[in-house]
Amino acid sequence: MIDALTITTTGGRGGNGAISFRREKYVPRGGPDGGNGGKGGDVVIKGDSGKQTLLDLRYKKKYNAGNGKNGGGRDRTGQTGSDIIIYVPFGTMVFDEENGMLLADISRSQPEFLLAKGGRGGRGNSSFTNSTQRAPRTAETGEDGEGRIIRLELKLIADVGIIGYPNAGKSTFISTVSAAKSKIADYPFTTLTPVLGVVKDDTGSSFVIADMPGLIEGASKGDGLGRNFLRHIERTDLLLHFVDVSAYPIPECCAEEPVVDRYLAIRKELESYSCDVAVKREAIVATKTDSTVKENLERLAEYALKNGKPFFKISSLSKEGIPELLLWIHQILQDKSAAEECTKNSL
Ligand SMILES: Nc1nc2c(ncn2[C@@H]2O[C@H](COP(=O)(O)OP(=O)(O)OP(=O)(O)O)[C@@H](O)[C@H]2O)c(=O)[nH]1
Ligand SMILES: [Mg+2]
Repeated sequence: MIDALTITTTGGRGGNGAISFRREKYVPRGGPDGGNGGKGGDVVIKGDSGKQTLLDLRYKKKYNAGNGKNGGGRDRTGQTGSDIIIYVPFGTMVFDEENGMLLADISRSQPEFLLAKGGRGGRGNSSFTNSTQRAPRTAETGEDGEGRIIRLELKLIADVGIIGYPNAGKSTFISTVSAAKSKIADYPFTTLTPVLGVVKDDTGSSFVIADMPGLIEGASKGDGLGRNFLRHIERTDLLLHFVDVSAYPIPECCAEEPVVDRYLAIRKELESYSCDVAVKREAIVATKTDSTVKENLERLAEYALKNGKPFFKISSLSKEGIPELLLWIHQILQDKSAAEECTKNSL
């Protein structure tokens, strides 16, 4: 899956202004008539609802818009350089690679953005006439177009994000409830990039669920795989926070911590990553309940109750608790009003 890449964009050069004088029969010294150069083309990025990935941009790294044509005699302005339009999926974020600044977030409210502006065309000598300069021999050269190195990152657009420590059973769950084929294995960091699945219910309504790579402590600072992918949960409406309560060994990275601490370690990562993510609605989901360690389950349930967090117990093996969880997700997604505002106080 291509979800981030870097491209170089250059606006076209403006055409030069012309130096030219009118030549007409019976007019020995015609006035200046050098036209302006044409403007260089722009490089523009535009959202396209038909696109889902950045795959099409994989092989082309440089986007140079057309140069403006030079001005001509008889006050002819040079032709404008041709623009380049780069089509990307909605949900693409545009960064300036050099300083890391977010330039645009291509969405329905901002469907396009100018990446590199074409240079202005130079003025021809006819623009330089004034009361003292009747026959100027000056004209400007066209300006260079802007150049920018741009990083594009695509955020997946899913309704629900599944997060949790490596090996918590996230991929097994998405493969159980949707047609998505997410790799499953009993070692940490099996899932390397997010995977989307569509969950349909009997009434025909559906929602999109994203299986995320496992998060560990330090993810928001770049440990593990986490940070690269945390951005994908920014657009979800709901997080399912999976916590393994089974007797199976917890991966080495995270084995030391008791069950609630494992949950809290990830909460801390979400909070240091972004306030928007931290205030998302969230359910705590105890997983692998076919092999529950009673104490783990009880502690987690007690924590959820005390903190007013919706709590579910599931087993992807026996399917226990899965219908109830899916039903609840459907209901929650209907209710858009419940989303909290991101304010500093909410952390
Ligand atoms: N007994 C039992 N085992 C499960 C269940 N769900 C997952 N597993 C096992 O747990 C292991 C990890 O499952 P994954 O679904 O790959 O876990 P993950 O959370 O996606 O892991 P990462 O991608 O590494 O973050 C696999 O060996 C699964 O077979 C369950 O409900 N019951
Ligand atoms: Mg996985």
